[in-house]
Amino acid sequence: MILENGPSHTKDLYQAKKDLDKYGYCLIPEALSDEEIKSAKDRLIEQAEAEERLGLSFRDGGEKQEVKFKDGKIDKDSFSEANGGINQRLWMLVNKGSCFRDMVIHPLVDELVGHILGQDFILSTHSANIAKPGGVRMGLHTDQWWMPQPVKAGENYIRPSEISRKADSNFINPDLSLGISPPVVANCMWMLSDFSPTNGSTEVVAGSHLSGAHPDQDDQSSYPILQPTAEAGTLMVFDGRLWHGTGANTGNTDRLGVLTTFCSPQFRQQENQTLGMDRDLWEGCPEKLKERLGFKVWNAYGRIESSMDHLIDIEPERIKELKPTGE
Ligand SMILES: O=C(O)CCC(=O)C(=O)O
Repeated sequence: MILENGPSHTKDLYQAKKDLDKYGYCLIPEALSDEEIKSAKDRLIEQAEAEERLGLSFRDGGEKQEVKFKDGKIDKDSFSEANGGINQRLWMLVNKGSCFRDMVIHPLVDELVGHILGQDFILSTHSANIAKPGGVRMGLHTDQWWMPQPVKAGENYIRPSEISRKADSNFINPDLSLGISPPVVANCMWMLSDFSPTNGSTEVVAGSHLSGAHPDQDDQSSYPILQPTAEAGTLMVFDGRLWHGTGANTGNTDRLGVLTTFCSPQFRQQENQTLGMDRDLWEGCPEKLKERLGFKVWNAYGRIESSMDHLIDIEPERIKELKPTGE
């Protein structure tokens, strides 16, 4: 199931879908035009500098970076340059430029994410990862680590809320006679700079999406890890079950990537898009983007009042305690 080689780059969407099925990822060159690359890259660099200057920057991937705890919870300050963080992450890109909003409703997303998840899907997280020189491997993981594994009827199972990122043994060595879980997440990596094994190109294990297993967080030395080499403008779409992670940047240039992650509408979004969306964007927001942000009601889920409402409003009418007398 695990493969030694990955797919070739292709603009043929039929082939790309076959690659998604077989390898768990596909690579589309020139998904963004030179102009689109430039505007997204300029916007990302500008935003990243501003967040850094304003003390809003989130940094991870530092070799000596230590995750600290305060009052039993992870201390946010662990993810700072001062604490040894290297790679800069930017979140909620929906609020940070029309070039990023366009990615959420891009026709290639419709085709390729739609191939994995079906016609309805919502934005889980829209973030950038600037992998900087000195950044270490993130470590392989899947984007649906929280998905319950198939179980034997009547036997004990891990309670869904008790599934953790550090994969339990039956996630690492599953009983395949029970079958495997389907994909409920699909991710898009928009490459805004060239990607190479030197500058931290995303690590992937081809075919791992069909293994039914999650990668061992303690020892990944035996996995046949590949790192695509690709030019800026390439789009890598991948199945939520694919083992992947940021590579180490051993070069001397920044690797700029935008990750647009989608999930099926019955799952919880990683970023709270409906609450987090900048209210000033609502007026000009295309309906397709509203739907993908989670304002669309899916089979009565996500509604506020009537299950017959199809799209909720950003400022919904809230029916409060009422009395028949109208007081
Ligand atoms: O930056 C990358 O190449 C991948 C990032 C990733 O896997 C993640 O943030 O979960």
